[in-house]
Amino acid sequence: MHVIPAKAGTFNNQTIQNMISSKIEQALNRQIDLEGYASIYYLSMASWCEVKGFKGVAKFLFHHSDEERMHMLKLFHYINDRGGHAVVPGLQSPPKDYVSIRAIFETVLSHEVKVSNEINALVELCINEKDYTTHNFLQWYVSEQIEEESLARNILDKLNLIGDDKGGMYLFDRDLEALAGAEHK
Ligand code: OFO
Repeated sequence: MHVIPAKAGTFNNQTIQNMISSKIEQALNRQIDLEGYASIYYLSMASWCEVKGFKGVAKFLFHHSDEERMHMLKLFHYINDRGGHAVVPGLQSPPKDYVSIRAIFETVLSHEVKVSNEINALVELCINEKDYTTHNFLQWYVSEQIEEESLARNILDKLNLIGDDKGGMYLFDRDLEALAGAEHK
């Protein structure tokens, strides 16, 4: 079959078909906002933990913040590669102070559940819009969210077992430091 190349500055039908719709573009830009907010939220939590002497938990959360930034960047590149325009979100400042390590991980879990719900809604939108390319792209986020929710739940289970035991918290801090190191080798 003879394929007619697109002239400079013009689009052929194939190019137009591969472009993202403005509905999907807007929805993905909203996801950029959520991932970006998660990144600065976890960064703020990490800073609080470091100041309070929980160096291991801080290391874990600094890494987690980096991961969320990477999730955001993946969306930037995807939107732009599909002919859309990824927009830098204007993010609200996250809280500066936290009640406890336990409260931090409760917030992490509820934020991850929210992100999972948003990803699922995006997947549904892609099916309705017949955008199977974005549907395929989002599968990475679906798997990632399963892991992140399960990690946050495991951490909260540990904290429930430890309760108010100071020695237990010392060991917990060391465990999270090791976990951060193992995940980012
Ligand atoms: Fe954990 O939120 Fe990103 O995907």
